[in-house]
Amino acid sequence: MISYQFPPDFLWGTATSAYQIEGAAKEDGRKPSVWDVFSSKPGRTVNGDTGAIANDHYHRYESDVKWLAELGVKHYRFSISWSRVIPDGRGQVNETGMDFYRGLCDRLLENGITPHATLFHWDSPQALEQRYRSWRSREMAKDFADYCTATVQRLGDRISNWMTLNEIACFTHLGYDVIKTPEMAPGSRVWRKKDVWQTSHHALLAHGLGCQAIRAASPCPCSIALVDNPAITVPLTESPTDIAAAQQAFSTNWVNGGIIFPALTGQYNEVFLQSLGREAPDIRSGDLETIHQPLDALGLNIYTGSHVRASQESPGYEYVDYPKGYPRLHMPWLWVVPESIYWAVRHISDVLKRPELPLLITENGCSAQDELTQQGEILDSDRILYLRQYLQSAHRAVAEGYPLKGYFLWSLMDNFEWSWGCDRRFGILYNDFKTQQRTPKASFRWYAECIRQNRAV
Ligand code: GBH
Repeated sequence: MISYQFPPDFLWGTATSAYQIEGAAKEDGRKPSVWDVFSSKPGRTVNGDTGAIANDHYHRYESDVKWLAELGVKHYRFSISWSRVIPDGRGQVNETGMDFYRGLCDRLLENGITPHATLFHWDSPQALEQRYRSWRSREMAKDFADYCTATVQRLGDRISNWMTLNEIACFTHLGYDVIKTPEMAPGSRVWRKKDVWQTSHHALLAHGLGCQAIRAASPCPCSIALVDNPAITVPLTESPTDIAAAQQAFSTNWVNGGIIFPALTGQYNEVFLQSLGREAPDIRSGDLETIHQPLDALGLNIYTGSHVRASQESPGYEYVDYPKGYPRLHMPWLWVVPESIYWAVRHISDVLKRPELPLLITENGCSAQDELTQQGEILDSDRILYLRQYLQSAHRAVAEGYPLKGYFLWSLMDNFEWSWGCDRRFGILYNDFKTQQRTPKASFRWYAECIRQNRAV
């Protein structure tokens, strides 16, 4: 019988991000981020929701930490708002903003919860948009590194697990490549693919310079990770030919070849770069060395995957469409593909040839159409079904000896889900956005039991 027992040192956590929960957008010296400006433009988010209040976590963080303690997690991933701590993006540090994170960390540490801080989860200062159009400019990488220095100097006594940028492809490609898709993230419309690739190249540089800045500023040895969401190719069957097809598709997939490859190997994937041709970004000498920093861990945000099988035709593999009626949770893209966790871990280890690199699932979770029963409960058995299967798949990776060290469930509570506003609920705590009352869903109790038993129950 498989008990899905994890090793004793396996990390159990949950994750959130600053703009999605903090609110207090104009308080204590914080200035607007690009998300404040974007979400307040008419028609950009569902119901016109913004993160101005969100979960009001800025004022309620102490009781939110109590929920973490009740859940039993020993690890918590949150993000720091650049525009709260350096409101103009560069220059003057807002110590009152820093105090918020000092207070949060103190409460976490008192409860035996280790903070894992992401330095950038999409909410860059609007001032830098005005100054040089954010990620369009190489200067953004330099300003990001200075922000890292200022933050790590001040918070490095409390935080020793740092994550640089969250999901480079999302805030660059979804923000700037809006020629075909409707605008769903802040950015400025650019007309050439090359310019879009230039934004993600600048973000990679920010990651590299950020790593160097964190190491230099940290008062104690620290762990540094990048958080990425590579496209996960899952072999349709686990035949040797379909596995080889999935591995090949993983390396040449556009997003992987241009982001996780340079970050982990110091080179854009060769086949991919050729396919870009004149759309490739300008890469200055020394850039790839800067981007390719030693990492202590890699964070993977895994929600779904694509099925791939071997094909007789070039290039030797093909993507298999989801058939009609294929299970999905409450997002158009949220196909239920539990094996994606296992293959994510295995592809990084085997295809990218980094078997020694510790891996963390930094996000996994789903939105569901949660409803309160008459007794005021949220019986989200659909979320439990999803999470259990993904955790079992994580367990398989661990059992086969892959270096998967921990799992952060997205998310601690329902929050501001970007262009979907407060309309999509990913939390294991239900949030009533009118009263800010948090109510544990059935999945909260279920996850607490997994943690208590150190296994997928
Ligand atoms: C995460 O990204 C984010 O890190 C987190 O902030 C967010 O709350 C969470 O997901 C839930 O959405 O609309 O067809 O262009 C998840 C990865 C990548 C999934 C972009 C959605 C857009 C698909 N996301 N993808 S589409």
